[in-house]
Amino acid sequence: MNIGRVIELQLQRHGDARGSLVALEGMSEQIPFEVKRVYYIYDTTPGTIRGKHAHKELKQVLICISGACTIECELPNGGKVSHRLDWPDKGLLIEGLVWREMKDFSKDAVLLVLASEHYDEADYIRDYNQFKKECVK
Ligand code: T46
Repeated sequence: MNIGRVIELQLQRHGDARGSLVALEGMSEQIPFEVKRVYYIYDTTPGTIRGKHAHKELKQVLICISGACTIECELPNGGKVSHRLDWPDKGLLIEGLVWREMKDFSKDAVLLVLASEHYDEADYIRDYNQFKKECVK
């Protein structure tokens, strides 16, 4: 059975009278990999669903640093989890073989993603049936 996991992270917030700050470092308790790539998704078309794929090896932490969006995940064992990312100190770690869909973006949503590898289309599984086959290998 393949490994894939999803963990919600409560990121450490440094707050004082001036406001809040979240600092993220690779290979830390919160980000358990070296960060090789950062990308962000914004200005999403209302009603759109993004993702609809899995990764073979990639590890990522997703943070909605503005607004909100929902991340729906299917694990290799068929279990499904849904997480609403609606605050900049809430993160979602997604590792390995996990089918993910991102939806219900608010108008002001900015979804920041820290990734363990450079962009590699060969790491994507974009066909759902292929994902289900990989899950039982
Ligand atoms: C993921 C979810 C959460 C690049 O050229 N470099 C990059 O680093 C990325 C991430 C994408 N692209 C190109 C590839 C496509 O032509 O940007 C275009 C949109 O990518 P995609 O359709 O894969 O975007 P999403 O929002 O469906 O998925 C993205 C990530 O690709 C994926 O790894 O887990 O966000």
